Amino acid sequence: MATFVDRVQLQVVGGSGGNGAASIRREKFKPLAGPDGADGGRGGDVILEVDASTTTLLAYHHRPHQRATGGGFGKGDLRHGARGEDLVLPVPDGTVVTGADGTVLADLVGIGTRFVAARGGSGGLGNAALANAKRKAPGFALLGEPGEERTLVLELKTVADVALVGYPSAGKSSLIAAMSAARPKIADYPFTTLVPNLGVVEAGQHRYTIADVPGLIPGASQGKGLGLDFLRHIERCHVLVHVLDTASLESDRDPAGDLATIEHELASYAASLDEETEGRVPLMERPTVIVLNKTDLPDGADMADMIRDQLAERQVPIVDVSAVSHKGLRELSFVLGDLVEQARAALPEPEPAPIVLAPRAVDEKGFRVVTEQYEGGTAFRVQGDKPERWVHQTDFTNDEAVGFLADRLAKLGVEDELYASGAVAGSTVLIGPGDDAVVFDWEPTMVGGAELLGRRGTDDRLEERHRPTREAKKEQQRARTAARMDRIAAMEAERKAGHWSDPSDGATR
Ligand SMILES: Nc1nc2c(ncn2[C@@H]2O[C@H](COP(=O)(O)OP(=O)(O)OP(=O)(O)O)[C@@H](O)[C@H]2O)c(=O)[nH]1
Ligand SMILES: [Mg+2]
Repeated sequence: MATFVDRVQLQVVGGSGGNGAASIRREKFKPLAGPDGADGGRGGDVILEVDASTTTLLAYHHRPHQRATGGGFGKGDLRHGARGEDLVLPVPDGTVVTGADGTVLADLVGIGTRFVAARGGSGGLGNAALANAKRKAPGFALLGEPGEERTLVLELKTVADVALVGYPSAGKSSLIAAMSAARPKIADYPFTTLVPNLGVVEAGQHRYTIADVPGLIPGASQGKGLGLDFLRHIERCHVLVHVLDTASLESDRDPAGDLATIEHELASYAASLDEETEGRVPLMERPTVIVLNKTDLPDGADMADMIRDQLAERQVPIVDVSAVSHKGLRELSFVLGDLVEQARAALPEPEPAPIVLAPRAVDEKGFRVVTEQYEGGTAFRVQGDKPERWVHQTDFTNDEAVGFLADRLAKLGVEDELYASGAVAGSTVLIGPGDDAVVFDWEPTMVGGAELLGRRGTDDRLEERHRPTREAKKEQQRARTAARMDRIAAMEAERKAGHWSDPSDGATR
């Protein structure tokens, strides 16, 4: 049995960026002639592309993990790393891409339509690119960044203009075979069709696609038979065709009853759709055609005559056909062609589905600090694109590279923000999300002795508790005066005792 897969979960990872190189140019009489380490190459992207020859998502059912090639490492002598190759994954026309949280990211319609599912990581800068007037010969390079990683759900929604629905064995596949070049499997047992078949019909000026859907039975909306899963393929059709079997051998069935049953199941399915937001005509209001099939059989023709008036109340076109004798098929193909044409004309210009990349939760600084409680105390988590990327770029075995990271973080204002959040030297600081975070014991690099001042906005010098009272100050003043008077008296006594002589009086002893 052919396997048909129309819904898969796919994990995509962009290629990681190549590391930059730290290298010093050597010349004959100048062994340290400046940095010449080149940058690493960018990792490849994972790209989904609509491909005409791909009809199912089966390939990804078997291989749900897809990763693009990483970028090459930078080398000395300014040789840059090669860019990683993109991984282009072919998908069928009408593939809808949904994120892990259920948001629709892309609706891939039209051969060649592309969607970047996961971006490759940037290559790390080499030490040549890191050199500047102050840092003439950096002894480190930046690491390449990891590629983006995403879990996506791919869902195939066939893009057919006309959808045929009906009981099993009503003759849906037979009709497609009779009206188009498609050759679906046809047999006299129910559920012959397990995957939708697609055919192209040409009728005069008209050209449109027609698809059948595996047979529906009462209770399909509760999962009976093949369930309603396949109805996602009719979500996009312009015209619905009810194929009714006028010659069913089952005694408890008749075309009018079959129609009511199928409509009930469709209505249950339609109720589960969010049609308002998708901008399409609601499923139950789409142009509909009733096809009375198997009228080549005498019983079928009789039944068609009996039921026609009753069905006419619905005021939709009713066509008697036979997939076997081809009776009525030409008329049917023109009726459908006209309806498709009208529906297409009423359609607004197709706009490519906007690709929504959810913005990261950061404030205008580009990062934020959140405090988290854990058993041992409080941790401070830095969230933001830049700090997280910089951490990935850092070779933590190289002190110079770690210093460079510290400078970058301080310049961005991360240290200020940590102080403001209450972090002190030795606090646990995490950069990055969840368990992927890099954990530091924080050593502030703040200059100017500010770290001695305690928390931002306070100054220990202003916090002095023992300010002298006025009385105490007077007392100090009296004590100083008394001490000075004592010194003067002592000097006077010495002078009088004749220890000192005045050279100007010429006296000799
Ligand atoms: N006599 C006659 N037999 C028909 C006609 N159309 C289909 N059949 C027969 O009915 C049986 C079922 O036809 P299919 O086309 O496989 O029916 P289906 O609706 O695709 O059935 P599922 O795929 O099981 O849902 C086959 O044996 C066909 O030969 C018709 O117009 N006249
Ligand atoms: Mg079939």
